[in-house]
Amino acid sequence: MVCLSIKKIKKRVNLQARYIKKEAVVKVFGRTTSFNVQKILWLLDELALNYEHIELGGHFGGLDSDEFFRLNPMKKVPVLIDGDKSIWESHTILRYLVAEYGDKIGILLAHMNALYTKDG
Ligand SMILES: N[C@@H](CCC(=O)N[C@@H](CS)C(=O)NCC(=O)O)C(=O)O
Repeated sequence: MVCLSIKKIKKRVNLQARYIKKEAVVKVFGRTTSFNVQKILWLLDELALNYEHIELGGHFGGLDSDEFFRLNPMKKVPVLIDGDKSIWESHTILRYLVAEYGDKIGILLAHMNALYTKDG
């Protein structure tokens, strides 16, 4: 087993990320100041998914609108939109993202493989 240099690790992860960014587009509703929203933004960046972020809630308002009620009847952020699916509850969203995109795009495995590899 050979450990790779940081430069090689970054190169591998960047290659993977560039490939992935073309693949998926999801939307996240929620103000950045919410720690529940921050968890989602963190994972989306870790997965290198392409996403649109819409600030909502807190002083941005918008949680009482009919449109938002149709996305989340609980009137809370974060909400993730993927195609025709609307997902709420931050931990449910985290699990959804890993289940849907974690192994399909192989980024989590890529991170692990980048740290430890047999071919150097
Ligand atoms: N258990 C929910 C909690 C959702 C929640 O309470 N969200 C807060 C932000 S952390 C919210 O929407 N507050 C109203 C607002 O921001 O206006 C989750 O984990 O997603």
